[in-house]
Amino acid sequence: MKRYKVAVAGATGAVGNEMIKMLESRKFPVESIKLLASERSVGKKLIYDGKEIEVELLTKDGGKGVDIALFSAGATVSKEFAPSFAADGCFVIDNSSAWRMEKDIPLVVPEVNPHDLKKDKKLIANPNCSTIQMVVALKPLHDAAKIKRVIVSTYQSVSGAGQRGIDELTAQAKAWAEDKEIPAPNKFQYQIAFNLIPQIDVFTDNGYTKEEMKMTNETKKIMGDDSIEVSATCIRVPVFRSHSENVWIETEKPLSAAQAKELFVKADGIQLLDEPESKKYPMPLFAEGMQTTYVGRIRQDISTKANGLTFWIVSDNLLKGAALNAVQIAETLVKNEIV
Ligand code: NAP
Ligand code: 3JN
Repeated sequence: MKRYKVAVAGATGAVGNEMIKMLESRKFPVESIKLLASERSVGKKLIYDGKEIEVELLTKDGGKGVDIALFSAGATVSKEFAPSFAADGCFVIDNSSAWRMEKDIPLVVPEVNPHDLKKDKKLIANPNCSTIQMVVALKPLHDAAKIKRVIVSTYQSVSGAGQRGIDELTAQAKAWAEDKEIPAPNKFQYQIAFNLIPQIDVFTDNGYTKEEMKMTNETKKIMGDDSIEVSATCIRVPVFRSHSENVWIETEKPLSAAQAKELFVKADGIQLLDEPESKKYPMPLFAEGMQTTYVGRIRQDISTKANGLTFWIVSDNLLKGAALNAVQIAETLVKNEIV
């Protein structure tokens, strides 16, 4: 079997760490691996496949001789370095928002639009975590009944804000438990422990936040259908890992809850968990570390005469929402002989 030279840029971060683990656990055919980060981490040792690997500085010529690079070092870093990696013939799978809405750059969730991956499209964007888990669930319903409208509220864990988000909730919860003064917010706008914050990223002119507009715009692009209208409200919650979403959809054709359940059972990447009588429904605590998107609480929307359904989705934001989706894109490049 052919093996590939791989690089991970942002290897020391929350997402980068999961990317390394995903490459290992899914046995991606790695011939060699370079772990890249900023000057702060150069020389630090990380483990890949039982071997110690020294972190190297991310530079513009880092893509030379590399087949696939997974980037998760933020949009500014991607803008600076990813184009030279791609120019050197390397497939770059970028986790940031830097390229997602560029017309000629594929924005891919393998369960939804693997056909957008092409030999001559070296730069590939990985969508936002909240978008990924939602479109995995929307795809089978859209194929069956054509979705016209989506209303979604998200409940996003602190790991979506990186290691600093995790550290902030830990410190605040620990101080509360020890009856000490709760440390002031730093990464988040307000105290996140025992609170909910209805703001993720900055506000835009239309009153929605950037995170919310990412869900609207990215969904249309991945689903290849500009007519799907999406209104999102994104909330930060004091949960360490896994994002949850409540989704309401309106479809062109009628779609019963029973039909939707059947479609979810057959769909790639989804596990149906919907037995209210035995209290079986998805929850973030149990989705952590899992490589699936859980769907439950599926029911007809009783508030409308149109074809309306509502359901609840939970997935590990650092896995399907980031590292796993990126590695699945790499696997699709291999499987379809694109790389
Ligand atoms: P993080 O824990 O803060 O890690 C950031 C990583 O980027 C670290 O490895 C850091 O290296 C590296 N880095 C920062 N500046 C750099 C530079 N100038 N040159 C090279 N490396 C640099 O953040 P994270 O949670 O892993 O998120 C990283 C990025 O992934 C985010 O900014 C976002 O764009 C993307 N992301 C996407 C999703 C998604 O929804 N798909 C979710 C979360 C994050 P050092 O150790 O050297 O500082
Ligand atoms: O907050 C979350 O739950 C998801 C955060 C994603 C994120 C964080 C910082 C920068 C992104 C993203 O993936 O959209 C970015 C970015 O690349 O713009």
